[in-house]
Amino acid sequence: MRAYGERSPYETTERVIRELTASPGTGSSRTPHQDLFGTITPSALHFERHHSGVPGIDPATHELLIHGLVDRPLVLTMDDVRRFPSFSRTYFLECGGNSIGEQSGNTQPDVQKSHGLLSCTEWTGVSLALVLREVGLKPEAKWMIAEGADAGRMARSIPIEKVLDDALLVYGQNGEALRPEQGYPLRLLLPGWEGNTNVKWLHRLQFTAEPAMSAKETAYYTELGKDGKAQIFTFVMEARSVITRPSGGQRLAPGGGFHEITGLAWTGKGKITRVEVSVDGGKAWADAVLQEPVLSLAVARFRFPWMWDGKPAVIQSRCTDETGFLQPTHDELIAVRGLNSGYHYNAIKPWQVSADGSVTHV
Ligand SMILES: Nc1nc2c(c(=O)[nH]1)N[C@H]1C(S)=C(S)[C@@H](COP(=O)(O)O)O[C@H]1N2
Ligand SMILES: [Mo]
Repeated sequence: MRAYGERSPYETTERVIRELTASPGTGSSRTPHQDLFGTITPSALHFERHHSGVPGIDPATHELLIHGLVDRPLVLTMDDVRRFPSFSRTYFLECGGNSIGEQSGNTQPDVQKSHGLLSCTEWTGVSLALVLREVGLKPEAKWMIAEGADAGRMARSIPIEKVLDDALLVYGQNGEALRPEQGYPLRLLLPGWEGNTNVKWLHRLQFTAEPAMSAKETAYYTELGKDGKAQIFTFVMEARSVITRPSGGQRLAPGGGFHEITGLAWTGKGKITRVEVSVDGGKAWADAVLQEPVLSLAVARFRFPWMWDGKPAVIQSRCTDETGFLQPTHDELIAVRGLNSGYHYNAIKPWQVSADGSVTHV
């Protein structure tokens, strides 16, 4: 018996780690979607994106300062945060830079590398709107600057509407405390919004009339459009889906026969209502089955039975969300957005199945 469990030694799937700068622990790691089932990402395989490493924080001394345009500035300890009424919700988290290379044609060989900056978790915490009743927001407070306690003090500006809508202060991840990589002991969670705004190791919330516009606060994830105009704030993650199995790098037994096609669909605008699969390069589409319950702002698992004829085939999925938005093809996306920025790439991802059963990216 083990006091804290571990998986079977026969199970070896891992995150792929990419260090982005000379600073150790700075970069990203990606979730191995090709090897996962269901909708929840195991905490040990949640993707990571760190701009300045992972701080080691003792929750006994961690504090959250709430100040700025408020009537009663406040410092909360973790014990204080835990005294508020709590709740748990399943939400996806996706980096705005997920799939960034796909836009410019730098396509990745497998779904972990192409879509691995996405994970889905049951988060536990408290409503930020409820906590803010303790400080009393002044009417001029239109923005919240959320700052992390990592070495770079990463800070992001969040419009007050989102803060008062469904923002959470979370301390729980899949039933236990947040992992250090996910922001232990406290992070901001903004359901459906790009990962970047979900500030980890949260230690300061400042209410202001304007967003912070220093280079530090705006340097990342600014999108340059086709017209040469840059947008600093592009918050909502639009609908997308991807087949996780069979996917790039996997191999089917040659000769055809039954295979289940399965994958994930998600949208920052609510619920996924439909996923279709094509096994003939996008000519015909048929509905996949969505696993119930389909939760708002969480990943949906889809499944599609496929009798493969053993010949080369291009398989792909496309989703529709409750706003009626249909996931675009690569060409449709480029026509609208151009090639200046690869953030928020959400086009359809085809996989090539060859006669020998090998699966590669197209
Ligand atoms: N304090 C702090 N918060 C942060 C970051 C960071 O580097 N520092 N990275 C952001 C980015 S870009 C993303 S995509 C998500 C990643 O969250 P995860 O590492 O839990 O997957 O955290 C965000 N919050
Ligand atoms: Mo990110």
